[in-house]
Amino acid sequence: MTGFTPVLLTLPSFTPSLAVEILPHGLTIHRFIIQADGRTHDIVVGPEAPEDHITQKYTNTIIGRYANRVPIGSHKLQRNGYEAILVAQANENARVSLHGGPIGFDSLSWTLLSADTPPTLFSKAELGHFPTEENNSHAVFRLVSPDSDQGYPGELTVEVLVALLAPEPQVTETGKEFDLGSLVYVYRAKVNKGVTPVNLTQHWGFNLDASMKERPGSNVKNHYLTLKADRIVSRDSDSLHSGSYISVTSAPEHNHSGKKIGDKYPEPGYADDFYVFESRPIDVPKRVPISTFSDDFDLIKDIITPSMTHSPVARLLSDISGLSLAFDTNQSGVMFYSNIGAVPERDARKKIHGGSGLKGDGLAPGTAAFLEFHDVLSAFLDPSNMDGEDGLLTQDELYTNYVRCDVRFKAPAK
Ligand SMILES: *[C@@H]1O[C@H](CO)[C@@H](O)[C@H](O)[C@H]1NC(C)=O
Ligand SMILES: *[C@@H]1O[C@H](CO)[C@@H](O)[C@H](O)[C@H]1NC(C)=O
Ligand SMILES: *[C@@H]1O[C@H](CO)[C@@H](O)[C@H](O)[C@H]1NC(C)=O
Ligand SMILES: CC(=O)N[C@H]1CO[C@H](CO)[C@@H](O)[C@@H]1O
Repeated sequence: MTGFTPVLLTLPSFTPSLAVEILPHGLTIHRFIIQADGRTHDIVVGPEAPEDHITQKYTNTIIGRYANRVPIGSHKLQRNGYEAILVAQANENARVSLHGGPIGFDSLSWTLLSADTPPTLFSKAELGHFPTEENNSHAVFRLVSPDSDQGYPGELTVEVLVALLAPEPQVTETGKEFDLGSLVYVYRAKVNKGVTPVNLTQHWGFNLDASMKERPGSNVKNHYLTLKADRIVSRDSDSLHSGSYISVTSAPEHNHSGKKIGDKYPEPGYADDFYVFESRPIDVPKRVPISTFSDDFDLIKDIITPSMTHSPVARLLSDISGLSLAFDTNQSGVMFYSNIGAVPERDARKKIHGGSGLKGDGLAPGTAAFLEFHDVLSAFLDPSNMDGEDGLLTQDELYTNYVRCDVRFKAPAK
C-alpha cells in the first residue's frame, strides 16, 4: 500500500550503529534501530506492520499543523500586521481539537523528494552537508496542506529533513560511554498568505529496554529521565492550557533531574504534561525572515556540528540496556507522556519487543516515554505573546524547528 513502504536510512557500513525506517504515511519513525555490543535494539514502540499505524494512531508520527490541544471554534489570529481566522475542529471531544484536527498530518502520506523534485525550503548550502546519495543517510519529505485544511488558514508547505549523523571517531576504553551517532530532524514550513498557527513535533515513544530478550515489554519506570525544565503548564480538566504555570519545586514528581521515571510516579502515569525549558542560549531561531533565505542560507551547520558546545535539554537513560539518548532542540519545551493510554487488546507489539506482531498483545501503559518537543500550548490565545512567541507564522517568515537525538551506549555493570 502506498505510504506504508518504509524508507530506510543507514549509516555507512564502517559505522553500522544506527538505522531508521520512515513511513511516508504520517512521516512515521517506524523503527529506530541501534546496534550495540552485538545486540540489535529497536527503541521506538509501535506495531510490527506499517499499516497498523492507522489504528495505533499518533505512534511515532509527525503532528501537524498544530501539536496538542486547541479549544474548538473560531480564533482570531494576529501577528505583525497580518490577520486570519482559525476555525478549530473538534476531534478529541466537544471542546477540544487535538493534533491538527480530524485529518492531521499524521494520517496523510508525505512525498519523498529526489533530484527531480528537490527541496525548496532547504538551501543549496544546507543540502550540501549531505552530499553522497549512495549512503542513504538522509531524506527530505514534503506535504502541502491546502488553504482551510481542517479550518487552518493559508496553504502551508512543509518539508522535513531526517538525517543520521555518524559517530565521532573515538577510542575504545573500558567503562566509557560510546557515541553511536545521531538522528536529526529539521521541520521547515512556509505559508502562502497572511498568518497561520504552526506547531510541529514528532510524537515518538521510546523504550530503551524493549528489545532485551530477558525483559520483553518491560516498562520505563526503570529509565532515568532528565528534563532541564523549571515549570510545567497548568491544565484544565480537558488538558487545555489554563494560562498559568506550576514550578517543579512545588511538584517534585515533575522535577526530572535524573530521577527514575518510577520514583514519585503519579499514578496512573505521566500524562501530557508540558515542561518549559529553562532559558538557554542557542543559535538556531524558530522563525526567520523569508527574505534571508538564499543559496548560502545555513542553519543546519550548527545543528550537525559534533563539537557543538550544547548541553542537552533532555536525557533518557537505561542502565539495563546501557543505551541513552540526549536531545537538543530550539523548541520551548517538551511534552512527556508515559503511554498511559495504551490498550494492549487493541494494539500490536513488534516481534523484536517480544510480541507476536499481531493485534491483541500490545504494550501496556507505562511502557514508553514519549518526548514531544514543541512550543508552549496554544500560545497564540494568550494576548501577552502578541507578535512574540505566539506559535504563529506569517507569509514573511520561514518556520524552522529542529531536534537532535544523540545515541550513546555504556556497557551495563554485570
Ligand atoms: C559516504 O560513503 C562514502 C563511501 O562509502 C564515504 O567515504 C563517506 O564518508 C560517506 N559520507 C558520509 C557523510 O557518511
Ligand atoms: C530538583 O531536584 C534536584 C535533585 O533532587 C534538586 O537539587 C533541585 O533543587 C530540584 N529543583 C527544583 C526546582 O526544585
Ligand atoms: C505546540 O504544541 C506543543 C505540544 O503539544 C504545545 O505544548 C505547545 O504549546 C504548542 N505551541 C504553541 C505555540 O501553541
Ligand atoms: C525555545 C528556544 O530556546 N528557542 C531558541 C531557538 O533559538 C533561538 C535563537 O537562538 C533562541 O532565541 C530561542 O530561544
